[in-house]
Amino acid sequence: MNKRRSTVTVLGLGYIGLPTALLMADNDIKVFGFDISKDRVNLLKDGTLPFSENGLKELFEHVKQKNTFQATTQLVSSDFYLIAVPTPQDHGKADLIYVIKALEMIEPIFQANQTIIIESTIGPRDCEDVLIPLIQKWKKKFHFVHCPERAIPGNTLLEMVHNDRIIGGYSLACAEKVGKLYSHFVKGPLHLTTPVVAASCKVMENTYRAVNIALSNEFTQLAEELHFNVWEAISLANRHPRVNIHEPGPGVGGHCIPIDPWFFVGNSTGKSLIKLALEKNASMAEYVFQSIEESIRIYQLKNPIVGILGFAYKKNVDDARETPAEPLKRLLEKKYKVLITDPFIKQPFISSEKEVLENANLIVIVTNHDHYQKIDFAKHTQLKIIYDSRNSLTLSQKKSFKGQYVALGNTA
Ligand code: SAJ
Repeated sequence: MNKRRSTVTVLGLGYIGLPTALLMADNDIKVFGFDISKDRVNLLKDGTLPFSENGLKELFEHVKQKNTFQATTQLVSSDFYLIAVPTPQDHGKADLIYVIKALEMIEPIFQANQTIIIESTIGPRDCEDVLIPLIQKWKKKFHFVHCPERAIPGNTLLEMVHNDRIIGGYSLACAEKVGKLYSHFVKGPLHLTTPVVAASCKVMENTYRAVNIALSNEFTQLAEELHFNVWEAISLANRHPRVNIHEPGPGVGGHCIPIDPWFFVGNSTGKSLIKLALEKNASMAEYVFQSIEESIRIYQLKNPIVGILGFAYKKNVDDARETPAEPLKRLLEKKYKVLITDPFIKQPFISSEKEVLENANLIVIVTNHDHYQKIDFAKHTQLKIIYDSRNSLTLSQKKSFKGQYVALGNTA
């Protein structure tokens, strides 16, 4: 007998929802991809991806052949509803407005025994205190799971398939049901637990990273006072088998690491290591700005024209959410003419790389896209200072450049 295939409606076709939907569809699950944006759905119907991500184009092409994915602005009743909508930070809490809107849209088509999966990152007790009580009011038998997404932009597909997944079920049966669904496209181990553990675990992961980056940023400031090369020191310290210090930089961007830790500490008034770390990271743009000012003073740069290389929040992605380039741009623009370029970002204020390289007499590397390691800075003779907030230039780039090269955390 031919067993009926499960159907899944994915709500939110963004950086997480779309790759998840396509992975499921590629594994012969029938997937309806719902988004409130008609433009996004029309793009997908026309066979175009709304953003780029490693391997996503190939996966999309494959799924098109199989005909298992359908983009739609009409919500379709399915065995599973997977919610992957944004949860911005609102006064220290996850703003559940889009998750709640998604649930309100599901309610009229929801049938008994269907399952709701929340992949959006939410606060530790949001399932128990807000979302589950809301679904209980529908008075229908439901299954519910919180399975926070854990894939990193730039390597999303590989991580979605190979990372461990934490499946927090309203009951063990709920978790098992969703575990079975995920086992069709996830090769990593699946861990069954409760929603509050799943949510806390996700926020802890990003908090660990935020605090670790803050520590490396503090080491950077110490290195500049004590005159040692922080990059060399960190890489040597990391040779220790139990040490993994992260990298310093101009600040922390993206939709997760500067935001999620607030879900733990947003409401606390007491002393908090987590809060301090978030503030330290957020202060790095100002610190980098002051360092640039100092370089302009020391090297007596006349009529500075500042060129920012990189606007994305991290290397090789086309995502500028919460990018540290934004506060730095604002600070620099108050005093100087600023030109910004990024091969991945399309915004009205983005100039061509040629224009920036040919006009700036001071370059600030904000995002360390691999591509920048191929630039021959030496041939732009008007360029007097390179300020590298990521310590990203190659040795040969540094050697050939005849102006002043300054790296964050290396005044040795
Ligand atoms: N950054 C540093 N120093 C570092 C590492 C990162 O300054 O050593 C900066 C980056 O430049 C960037 C920001 O931090 O501006 C965040 O980048 P990231 O690569 O650390 O993280 P995200 O936000 O792209 O993805 C994270 C991941 N979480 C963890 O690695 C614990 C990902 O697995 C999550 O799925 C994602 O958050 C999320 O959605 O929560």
